[in-house]
Amino acid sequence: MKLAITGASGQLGSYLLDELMKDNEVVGVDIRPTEHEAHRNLVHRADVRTPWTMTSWLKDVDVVVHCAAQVSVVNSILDPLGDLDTNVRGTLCMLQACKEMGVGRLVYISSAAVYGNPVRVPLDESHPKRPMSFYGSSKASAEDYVRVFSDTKGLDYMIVRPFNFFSKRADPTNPYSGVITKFVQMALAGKPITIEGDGEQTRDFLHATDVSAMVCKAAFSSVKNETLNCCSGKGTSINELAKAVLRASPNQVDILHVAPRLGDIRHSVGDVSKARKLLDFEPKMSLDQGVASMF
Ligand code: UD2
Repeated sequence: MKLAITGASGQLGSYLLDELMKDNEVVGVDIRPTEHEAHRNLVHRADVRTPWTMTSWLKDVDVVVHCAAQVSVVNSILDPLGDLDTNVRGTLCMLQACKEMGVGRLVYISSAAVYGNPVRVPLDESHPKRPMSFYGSSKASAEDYVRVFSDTKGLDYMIVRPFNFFSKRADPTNPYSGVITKFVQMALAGKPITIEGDGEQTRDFLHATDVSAMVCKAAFSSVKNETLNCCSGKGTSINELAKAVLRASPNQVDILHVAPRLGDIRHSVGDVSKARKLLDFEPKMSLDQGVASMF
């Protein structure tokens, strides 16, 4: 089996390369160079928005995992056209490149952002999609392109919607990085952990290696044309998270409550039962193990 990963220099893409290179022929493409020595010869410079730079890397590829995306919610608000260009047009370019090169399946990495503010939790895949950012809209729209492309031109797909995933490979210099990365940075710097609001808002956290494991299952599965949440199914409040970070931290720092984030989602917890049923997926790393691995 030969696979291609777009966005191979990113957090998820790099874990996918680690996993897939063990037993498969794999090629990565990205607009940024990889930071991982073991991936140097595997990751090539190509842009999903210019498919002609992509097609040569898709030769004899059976499955494409399409991770390449503009991933910042804030950037999507500042530059909605740029977000659309990468996330929607880039995905359509990839679909066309896959068709042209005879790729059999595309696994599209979407996001829980497609749901917006939940009307019920846990969020199952049939929950209405009401994105609250251009990022969520572009991910939801790209999902539609994947489905319509499959229906009209014939390309098997799987759509994976990861919830809040984290790992040491998330970019800590990015001011919009996730709450776990931020809390760990604060603790390591000996600064107070700042909880936005009362801290009773919940999220569904899972480690990036678990996301990678599920995406690999989606790539190899005989199941096709399905949309699946990628989550733990467990809600953790930000207060509980702060305590978990302090349990793992070498530094004991204060917890400070600051103003709540504007437009923050109160509860976001996914229903994992469809992925469990169709892919036999179960996240392996507990939150405590995951948080400990960040230090
Ligand atoms: C996540 C995704 C976002 C989008 C969204 C969809 C990340 C980093 N972001 O946003 O891309 O998919 O879900 O719903 O995965 N918080 C603090 N203190 C801090 C930082 C955050 O209290 O220093 C709180 C924040 O107010 C929020 C929660 O932690 O209530 C999670 O924040 P986040 O930025 O990690 O992720 P989220 O769920 O808002």
